[in-house]
Amino acid sequence: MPEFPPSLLNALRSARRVAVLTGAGVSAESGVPTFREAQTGLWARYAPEELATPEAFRANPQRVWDWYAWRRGLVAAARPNPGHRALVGLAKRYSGFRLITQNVDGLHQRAGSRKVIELHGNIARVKCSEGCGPAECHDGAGRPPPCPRCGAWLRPDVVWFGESLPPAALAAAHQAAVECQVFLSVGTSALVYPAADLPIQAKGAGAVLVEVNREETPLTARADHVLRGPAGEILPALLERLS
Ligand code: BV8
Ligand code: ZN
Repeated sequence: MPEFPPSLLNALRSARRVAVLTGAGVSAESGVPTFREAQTGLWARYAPEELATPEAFRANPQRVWDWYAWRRGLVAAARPNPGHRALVGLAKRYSGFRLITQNVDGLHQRAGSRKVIELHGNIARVKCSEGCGPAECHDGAGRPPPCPRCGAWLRPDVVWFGESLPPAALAAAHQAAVECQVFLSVGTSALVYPAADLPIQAKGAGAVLVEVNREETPLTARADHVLRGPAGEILPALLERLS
């Protein structure tokens, strides 16, 4: 059982509002490759920015569609892990708990988290690439299906590089960051903006900043507490310690 600094436990015990930002690292122990690892195997020769962009989709819709179909398969086969479940438990302790995720895998919701702020969309949803709205889609790999309304290609309902985040989600995440007393950044490389700004905004507004990660990130130096190790072990142990 990892030991936690008394000052961190006191901050978490006296807090009323706690915000958590998660990245792909929280789903790693569910067997979903992290974003940087999602270029393993067949996709190893592509950089994320070469697949997760509107230009990549326009240039080669089938390649991008197939990549998401492959990832959708991995996510469907995955199960929430103890890290996801510990966040459900943590939410029960605070009236003002906010869970913000960069992940598109929906595993927080499958673990039982409610009101998840999805900054980058959700891989299970598709929408019209010409913006005429959401659509249903059960197709696997192969050519993107046509939009039932306008015939344009359907695309994953995720935020690609160069695309703006859903304004309502970003506003809710910003408000959670500046109002919380403790902000936990869990399993994210803290490289992608504007999500990576949130922990900085929280700290700037006076929150205690905690990083849970296997490795160092650009945020580590700014964190008040660094809990080094897998989220699937650290988060349950932290919840246990608080109970
Ligand atoms: C925007 C959805 C502008 C899709 C994602 C140059 C060119 C173009 C853009 C930019 C540029 N420079 C900067 C930008 C902005 C860009 C950006 O930040 N780029 C980065 C690369 C520098 N941002 C954008 O483009 C954003 N939009 O800025 O729009 C704009 C503004 C106004 C108006 C119009 C437009 C959009 C960003 C969203 C992109 N979409 N995902 C999909 O998933 O397919 S981002 C993608 O990477 C993920 O969703 C995730 O959010 C992000 C980061 O990944 P992480 O989650 O952190 O995962 P990663 O693999 O990186 O790290 C895993 C971490 O977990 C590691 O630290 C590891 O140590 C740790 N870990 C592993 N296992 C564990 C663990 N920790 C704990 N326990 C474990 N077991
Ligand atoms: Zn359409």
